Amino acid sequence: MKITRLEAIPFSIPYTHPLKFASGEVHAAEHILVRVHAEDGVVGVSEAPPRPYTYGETQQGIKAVVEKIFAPQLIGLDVFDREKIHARLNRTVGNPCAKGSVDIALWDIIGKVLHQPVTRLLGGYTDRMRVSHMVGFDEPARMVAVAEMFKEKYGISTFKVKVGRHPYSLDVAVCRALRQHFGDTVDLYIDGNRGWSASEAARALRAMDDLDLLMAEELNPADDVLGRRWLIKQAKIPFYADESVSRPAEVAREILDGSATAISIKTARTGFTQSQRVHFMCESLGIENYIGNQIDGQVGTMASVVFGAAYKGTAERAGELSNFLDMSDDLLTEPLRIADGVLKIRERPGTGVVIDEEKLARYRCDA
Ligand code: MUC
Ligand code: MG
Repeated sequence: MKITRLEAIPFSIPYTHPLKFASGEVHAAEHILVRVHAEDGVVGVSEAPPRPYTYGETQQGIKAVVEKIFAPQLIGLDVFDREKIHARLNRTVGNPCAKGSVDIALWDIIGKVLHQPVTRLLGGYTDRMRVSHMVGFDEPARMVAVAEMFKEKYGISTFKVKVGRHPYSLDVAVCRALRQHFGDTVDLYIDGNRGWSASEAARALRAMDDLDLLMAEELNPADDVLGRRWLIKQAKIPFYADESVSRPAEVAREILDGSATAISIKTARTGFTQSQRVHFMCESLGIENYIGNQIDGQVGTMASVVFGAAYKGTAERAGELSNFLDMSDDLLTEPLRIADGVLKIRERPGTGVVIDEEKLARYRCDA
């Protein structure tokens, strides 16, 4: 089945609760809806969230790369020519989210053509994941109130706490307030988005030694090569690489260099094909991983759970699948529902997303 057209549609949906973290903040989901068209009218759908402060990609840049560089290289190839497709995508350096979104849309087509949910094609381990919610910067009491609301309303009991502020004592106070409020009824972990230096991070970890944190993510930049190794040697909990591992080779480098002891997998940046490679590498090496969130909307979140549910390793840990709840609206005909702290895949061919065309017309910003 040949690829006939690639579409990249920019849209913007405001957040009701903007997410703030050490490397940036998000007030509107200014994302790209990618549609890959194939013969017989089959269409694959995905979402690309540009993160200029993380990978340098922008909404207009992703649109241009998909339509002007990838489309001429892919049109005419068969959707099952997967290695050929990736060889062509990889002629372009960088642009992880543009590549990831095209890959996911192609898997959506493959699932539709084979009449199978993509989770089953990838690995088929389960049909659901436990959900972890990311709590953005605010005053300690407000961050506790947000977590309490997500626990009460959606049954979520795993929280990623954004840290990396100056002074670091504010972040320590937040984590302490969360632990005091919830006791041992929740799991907590932290993500610094490179906001601290190695020594600030070391002091903060020492100050939180009694808080039973599950893990720490990207507390300082991976580019502080020796500082990062020094920090990791003294950390008593797994140290996750996130934005520093946007492709499998970076995962290998960080693990071998002692710059990370665990890996966040984000389908937004490694699609399904490269995420598989990352997951298998981690599994073979005995390295923990979990499904992270690139502040995805519902289309992207569905992709995350479709991949995460496919494998034992990713399905065993809570995945970050809930921050679309901070958006004022979304693009699906049937909104995702989190209940009892769990999000399920949809038992239908492909990734299971159906776009509400009226909503897309309302939020698209290229008209
Ligand atoms: C995260 O885990 O870092 C913030 C920036 C980004 O690219 O993803 C988010 C969440
Ligand atoms: Mg992160």
